[in-house]
Amino acid sequence: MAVKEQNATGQSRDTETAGGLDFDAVIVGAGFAGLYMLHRLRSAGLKTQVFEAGDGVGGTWYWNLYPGARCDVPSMEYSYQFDPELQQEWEWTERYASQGEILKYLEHVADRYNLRPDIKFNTRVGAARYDDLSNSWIVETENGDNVKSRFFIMATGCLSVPYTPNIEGLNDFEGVVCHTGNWPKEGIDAVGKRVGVIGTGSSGIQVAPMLAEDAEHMFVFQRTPAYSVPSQNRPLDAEEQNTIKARYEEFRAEAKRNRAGIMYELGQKSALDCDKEELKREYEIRWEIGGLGFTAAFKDIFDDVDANNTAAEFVREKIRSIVRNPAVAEALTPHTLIGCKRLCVSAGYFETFNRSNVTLVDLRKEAIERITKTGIVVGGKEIPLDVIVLATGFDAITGALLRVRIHGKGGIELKQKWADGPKTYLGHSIAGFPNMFAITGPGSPSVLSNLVPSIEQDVNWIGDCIDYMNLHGHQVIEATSEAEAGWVAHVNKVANKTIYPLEDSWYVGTNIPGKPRVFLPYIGFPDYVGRCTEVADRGYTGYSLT
Ligand code: N01
Repeated sequence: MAVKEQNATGQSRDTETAGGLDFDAVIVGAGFAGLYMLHRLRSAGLKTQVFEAGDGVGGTWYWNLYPGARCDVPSMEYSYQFDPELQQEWEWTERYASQGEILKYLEHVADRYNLRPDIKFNTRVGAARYDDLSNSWIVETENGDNVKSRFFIMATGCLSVPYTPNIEGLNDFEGVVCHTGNWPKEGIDAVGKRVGVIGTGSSGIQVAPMLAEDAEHMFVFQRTPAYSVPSQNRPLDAEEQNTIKARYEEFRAEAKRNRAGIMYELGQKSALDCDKEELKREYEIRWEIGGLGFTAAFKDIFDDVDANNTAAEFVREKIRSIVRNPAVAEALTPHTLIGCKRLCVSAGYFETFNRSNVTLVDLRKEAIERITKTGIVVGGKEIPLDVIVLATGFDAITGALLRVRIHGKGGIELKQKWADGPKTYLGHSIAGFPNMFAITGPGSPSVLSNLVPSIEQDVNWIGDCIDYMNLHGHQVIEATSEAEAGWVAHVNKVANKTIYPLEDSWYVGTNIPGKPRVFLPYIGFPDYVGRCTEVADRGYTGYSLT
């Protein structure tokens, strides 16, 4: 079949795909992962098609349009590094980029590399099936596309399937209801309205302070109090930016040596070896710096419950000192481990509860009974509302992979294979699902790392793997069941050396009713990179290549 292919400079030429295929590769999703995967494969001469459900690029940053949406990884790090020119030319304006700025960046990337012609927008992939006879994938979209491709790559993101709890009466509400992860483009007018925010994770703590400024009254419905540290966001001046850019490669390499692949200074001492003054001094410094580096203050915060509690207690004290009403402060104070459920990074969240137009509704005392046409009923009383914001999270990491009906070799369904929890080799490969990859899938560092370098790591690995196959005349690659079982055991062993799995959260799937409790990400970006590199350097050990 004759097709148009574009080289790295954007010029087109005709090319052929072998064996009656429509594409060499189909990619699902046009966020950070899908865009770079497309660029990488197209540069290698593969005829590649991206299907994207939205009408624009951006993924997470396309859908999460709620006021206050902002990244919690510094903007100088939350960006691609595959092209030194791109990273030199793009100017970030703030220490932590807003949703709007990240979306602009991704739109720039799509245009700079002329990616849009190979992305089909408004097109959701519904199913994909491996055809054993032709060793290819048949991919179906909800718009009726039915295409055949050699490779099938899921670039569907870790937090892209919004979770809406099954609260009685939700559909009866006659006001406005919206989920933070699916915010309307035209926005929501909260001016003079009675607004209810359900959920106090990262999304809830970002959106609440913004809506409180407009609302006549805002009610925050809290089931589990959250730890939050200040972002200390500020404008980025040219000098600061240029200092990093002058040694960008070195700066990136340094960040990748940290467990999360993010630049922070990891304390070398145990929190348990410090007296109260020393603990307070160090935590105070970290609080002032702002951001996720707070929990890097001591080396054992994620290894030891008592060490963790020193950091938790510092934040509890902060909440008590910020929130003026002691009863409200107490209700906002978490007594869980800190950071084992994602630490929130916010601007003025606890301060919001000092406003006279904000009320905390503590659902640990009385749960939501139901939603009516006009409000939310708690403790037998209706709280009248005009707007309900669901900041209730996502079916994380596996949700987007299982939303597509994927059948592998011999017709086995991914959902069935993962009924007791996901199983992968290296986070991106699955036994029984040849020539398929899941970028930042379960068992990869993904959400416990800076996602952009994690995405680049996976994309580069997959791209190199395909180059290797083409060079050596291999048609099909598949992870072996033994390698997969070994990887799953390794991921669990690493996690169980830490205290992360002790807490319930979306990291272990407990936020979704019925989801198996499995620790989903792999802890340790540098170790992950080392292991993936070793597998490739040894000729793709743990895979069968035919
Ligand atoms: O979701 P969450 P999120 N009744 O799952 C509550 C990333 N992110 O969208 O804890 C009442 O953390 C639920 O309560 P509980 C980041 O990685 C990053 O906020 O289950 N409440 C919880 O409070 C983050 O971790 C950024 O008891 C209900 C909340 O909803 C991840 O996305 C910004 C309920 C869900 O919190 C997810 O964050 C935003 C019910 N029936 C997101 N059901 C930044 O970069 C659920 N809840 C800063």
